[in-house]
Amino acid sequence: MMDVKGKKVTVIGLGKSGSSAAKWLALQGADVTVSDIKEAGELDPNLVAGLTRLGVKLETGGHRHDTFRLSDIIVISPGVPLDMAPLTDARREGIPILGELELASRGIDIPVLAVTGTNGKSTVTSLLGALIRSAGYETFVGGNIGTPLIDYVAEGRRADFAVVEVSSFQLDTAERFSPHVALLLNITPDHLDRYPDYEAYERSKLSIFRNLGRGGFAILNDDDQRLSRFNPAGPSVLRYGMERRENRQAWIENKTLCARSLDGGEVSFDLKEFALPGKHNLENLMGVVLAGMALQIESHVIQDTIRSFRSLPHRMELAGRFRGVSFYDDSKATNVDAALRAVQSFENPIVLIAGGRHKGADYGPLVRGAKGRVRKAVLLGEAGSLIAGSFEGEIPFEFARDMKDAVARAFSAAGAGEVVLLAPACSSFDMFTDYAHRGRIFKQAVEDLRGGS
Ligand code: UMA
Repeated sequence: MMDVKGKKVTVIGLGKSGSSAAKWLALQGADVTVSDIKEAGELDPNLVAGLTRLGVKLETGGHRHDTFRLSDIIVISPGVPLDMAPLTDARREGIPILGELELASRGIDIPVLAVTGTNGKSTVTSLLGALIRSAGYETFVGGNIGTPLIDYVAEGRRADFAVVEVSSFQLDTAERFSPHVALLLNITPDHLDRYPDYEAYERSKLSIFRNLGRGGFAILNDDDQRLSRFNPAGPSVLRYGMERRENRQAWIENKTLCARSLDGGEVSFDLKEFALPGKHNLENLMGVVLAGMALQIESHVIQDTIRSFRSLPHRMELAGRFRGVSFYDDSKATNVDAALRAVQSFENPIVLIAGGRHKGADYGPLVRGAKGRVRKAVLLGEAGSLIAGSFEGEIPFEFARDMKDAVARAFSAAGAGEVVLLAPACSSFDMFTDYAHRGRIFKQAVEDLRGGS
């Protein structure tokens, strides 16, 4: 555990990650200041009150160079850009800068299973958490999915395992983070508004294996071109892909998931009752099964979890059916690849609702994948016209004012037996607080349609 008693610690960002880190640091006797660019009135009053009670000081409405420069340690929230001037200066002066994940990982003494990838992280984290719990182990599930890992450390509760969703942002400030099992699901363009180029984003994702040693497990999607060429030194490497290959530990055959156990025997799992749609979810499941097998979880427990697990909110969630049209909420499809996967999961014609805040990626792959599947697109948000530029001449589209208008337009364009799919390919921050808020407004609009309002 890092000794922070009496140290001047500045936490940047008073969101979920920063407030949990500040609370833990204050309880350890650190002299904590939280610095946030938002004005005091824009911050969550409950968070502010809780931290003030613990003696945490607040700096709001911007970041002061001196606060950073005079710190012994700086703890940074995942969403804070690493290249902002006060941070660059502090780095030059040799002040340690770390993220909340790194802080937590220095205080954790149970095996950590870490999940990263551009898409599918939350589903895999939840599914893996459910599997390990079904095997009878006390399990913390958190990280980028919602509950910061430092909350586990702060609670002083003792679990057998921690399953942690890890974003590239968190990996960027987690030098010594050292999971027992690391899963890398896929890497496709995302967050290009934060990284200088795609290679930098890729390097960030691959760094999940940085500290994995002997006795650890690296689990990789072998159908991902970059990952099939990647061979981390040290841990046991377990690979999965849709087809059987010599170097793979899991593959799909006749609606069955086949896997090689650690002793070389073959086991198979029936997929008939697996509820999550699409090829990408079969890939995700293989990663989970291999992680379960690495922990030596019994096959019947794995089979029961495959049968009982249901999808998370806002991830290909059926929001309702009205006059033969099915409405799916995939608000979590916040990048091009996720939207493409969503579109490819349906056999029936789709009316796609897309748009939001642009994240720097090219929409070309979405248009190519959507052709022949998407009858019409309804576009909204800041990126609406940019996406329209890619759809022009390929797939008909129209613009909507807001989500309610988008749902109404999509419904008018869809026929019985067709699908209205919210898969935005963009982040939500131009019009909503987050993807969950966007999903809720979509579902409400579907409800209103049914209610006739
Ligand atoms: N802020 C500053 N200065 C800046 C930028 C931001 O002070 O230069 C402040 C903001 O004003 C705000 C706070 O920082 O008050 C927000 O911090 P944050 O953006 O890091 O968000 P948190 O609420 O701490 O949530 C973070 C993750 N957010 C991001 O990575 C952007 C959450 O992941 C995560 O659930 C949470 O920690 C707990 O671990 C969300 C996410 O969108 C779901 N993740 C991205 C993704 O999945 O693609 C990476």
